[in-house]
Amino acid sequence: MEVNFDGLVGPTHNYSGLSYGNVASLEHRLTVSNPRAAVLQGLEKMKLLADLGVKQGILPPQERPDFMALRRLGFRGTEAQVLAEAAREAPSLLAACYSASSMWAANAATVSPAADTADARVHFTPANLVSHFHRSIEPPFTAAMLKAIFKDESTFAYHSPLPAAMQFCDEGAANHVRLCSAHDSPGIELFVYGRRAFGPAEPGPKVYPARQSLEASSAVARLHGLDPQKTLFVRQNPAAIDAGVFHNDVISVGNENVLLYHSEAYSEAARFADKLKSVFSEHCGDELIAIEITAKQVPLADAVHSYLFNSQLVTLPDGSMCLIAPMECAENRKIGMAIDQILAADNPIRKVEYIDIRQSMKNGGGPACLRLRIVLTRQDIARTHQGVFLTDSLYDDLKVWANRHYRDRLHPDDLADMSLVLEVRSCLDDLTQLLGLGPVYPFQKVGS
Ligand code: SUG
Repeated sequence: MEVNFDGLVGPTHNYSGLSYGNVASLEHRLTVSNPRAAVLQGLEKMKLLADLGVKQGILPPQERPDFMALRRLGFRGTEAQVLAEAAREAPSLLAACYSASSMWAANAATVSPAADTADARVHFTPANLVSHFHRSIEPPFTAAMLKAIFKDESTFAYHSPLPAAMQFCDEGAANHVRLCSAHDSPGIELFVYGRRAFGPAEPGPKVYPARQSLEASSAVARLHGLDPQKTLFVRQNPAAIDAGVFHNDVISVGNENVLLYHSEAYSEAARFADKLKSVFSEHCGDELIAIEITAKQVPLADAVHSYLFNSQLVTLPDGSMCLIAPMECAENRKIGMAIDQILAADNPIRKVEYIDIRQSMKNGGGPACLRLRIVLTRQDIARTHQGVFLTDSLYDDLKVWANRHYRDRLHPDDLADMSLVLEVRSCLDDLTQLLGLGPVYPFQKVGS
């Protein structure tokens, strides 16, 4: 089955406008965030999925600020001195080291299930996220956290993040789609890249950078031991990147035998769709249901603003599919009409649930960004750390925990405040107890 592991929103969630090319992040730069509302919104989403019968897991937030990163950048002295000097001399660097961006778990790693890999293990490659400094500091903790949760080496295989160079820029599962006849059968793995780093230059986006490279996607496919016959690579349409499509999951979503995508998502989209359908029918023994939404139905700007394609598409216990869409989709007439058409057409999508995750949306993170999907067998699940699976009582405990520890307002100027550092540590200390994870955070290890 597919398990959605959501990144729990961290207590330092703020709007510092760190992501060039992500229009929502730029638009909300230097506004006041509400970390408490953000974490509660994320928890409601997880609870909804669990109540729908979809297994739900949690990935804890990273410790921020990242003092190690600040020290590597030359800030010295006690923690209070490091903080004061960074706030005075380089507030943008301080904001980057304070970002709660690990909440967007779709960028944490690329995961291939055992059914697709040569050695029949579940393979993980944490993303290097080198396109943005604030995200490039995530991989070491992500790798350690995944290893703490998925411990059994005969079941789970780990690779190091790819070399930290722009030629291997990797943004994880946000640019990876797995299609199959059913989650437990072997699938087609589709890697969507923004640019080719080596080889002949192709005309790229003119305004915003392309993040994922073909060389990164190819390396991940090799590392995971995927069958080249069942692995496809397709390039994003540069015009879509310029419209704010910084990851593929902003413009397409797949689940089992369904791919919902925008007609302008890919370069040479029509040819690619034909190829995908024929590879799918050859290897999955089923017909791919490719649902194309045209630019006439939904212009790119509306797709980016509403995050329709960043909905989660999940299989319910009765075999039908449900779209978990952001509230912003219900507020846009064109999107509403497109959703009605999807629901009325002959495909497995029967239901839509609208959710309020506005705090994350304002940083460019929709429902699908917040989760890392991992296809696991019952035996794989039994070998996973059980404390991270959402139960009714864990949900209740996390709500109490969030209300106790999270601020309800945070402005980038507040990041200079040493008391926030201490609040974060007490918050994360309690979280590791709730999830039964042991001392995973740097501050717990040095015993401070
Ligand atoms: O990398 N935003 C994230 C949003 C990631 C969305 N993920 C997926 N599409 N899967 C990013 O651009 C904003 C942080 C700030 O501006 O403070 C940020 O990092």
